[in-house]
Amino acid sequence: MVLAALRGPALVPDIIVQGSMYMKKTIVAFLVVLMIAALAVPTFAQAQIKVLFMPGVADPFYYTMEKGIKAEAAKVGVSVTVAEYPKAWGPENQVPILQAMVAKDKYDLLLIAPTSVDALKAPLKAIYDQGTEIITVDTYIGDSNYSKAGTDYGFPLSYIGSDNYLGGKQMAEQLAKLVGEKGKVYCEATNPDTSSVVDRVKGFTAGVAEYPNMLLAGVEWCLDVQQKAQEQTLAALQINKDIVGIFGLNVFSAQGATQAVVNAGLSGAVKMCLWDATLSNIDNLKKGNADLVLAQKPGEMGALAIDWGVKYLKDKKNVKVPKKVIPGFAFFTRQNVNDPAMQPFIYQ
Ligand code: T6T
Repeated sequence: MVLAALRGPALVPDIIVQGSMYMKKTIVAFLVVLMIAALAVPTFAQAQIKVLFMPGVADPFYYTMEKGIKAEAAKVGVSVTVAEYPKAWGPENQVPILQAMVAKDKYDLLLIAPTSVDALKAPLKAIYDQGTEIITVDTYIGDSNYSKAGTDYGFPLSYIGSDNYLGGKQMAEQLAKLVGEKGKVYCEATNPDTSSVVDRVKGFTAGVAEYPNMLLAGVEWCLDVQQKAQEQTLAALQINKDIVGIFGLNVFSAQGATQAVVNAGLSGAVKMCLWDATLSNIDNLKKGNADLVLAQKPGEMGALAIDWGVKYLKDKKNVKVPKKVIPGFAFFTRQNVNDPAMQPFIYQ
């Protein structure tokens, strides 16, 4: 901004056309000012891009994303502020924190995991309208298609996160292998208005439907509360004594579901596919309480979001940011869990 103003034609014209003694002095004075300003330009030009990271909830997935963001930000020389981590999932917890942050300071770029497909649209639009570019990480608003015309959610630069539908489907395929492609399976989910979670359920449901001898006995929503996930899974196991496999589809639902299976004495008998590579899920895999752990790449999501956002801010006219950037998954099994090449995928 400052650079543009100094270079702007508005400062120059009068000096060129006027020639009196007074004007000469004025010109000299002006040139001195201009030289000082020119010397000061590099300082202004280096004004740091300011990034705000707004996580979804306090959990190891977002702590790992924060590390990826900070490491990349240090590399490219931008400053990052991390908003307070919401203690529980949901727009009612996330939006007040977000709004307080943007009321205190102005950011060039917001990296946010929206906790609801609908409820975050208006608050994010207001922030965007004030001049902050937005990249949604891990979750999206609307239906994720930020280039579709005529919507009220077409303003974020990009969605950078997992293909959760694909992951859910792959978990169904893995679980099918573990249970011999037959029997009842159950899914412990979290929040029905969260894009990541809903896509995982859809993918898992579609995946199970491909096996004629498998049945999805139930899907429960724990609202990202581990204790609730544990209780719901226990209740499902009591109602359907013939459940042979469970998909726990994020940190808290996976950890709660596993605890329920362990408490019911069914560990090993009920096959467990867990989403999110927390230390707890990896530990349960090693102990035989779980059979497969899907790792997302939260650090990479964060780093990519910094890269694209900063590239764009530095050259808005020429940089075209892809509307979706999808890092893949890594799958932990008991065979590869101690493999050195797999260790970077554990969330820490
Ligand atoms: O699974 C991640 C994230 O992808 C999801 O959107 C919300 O839950 C987690 O943060 C894990 O707790």
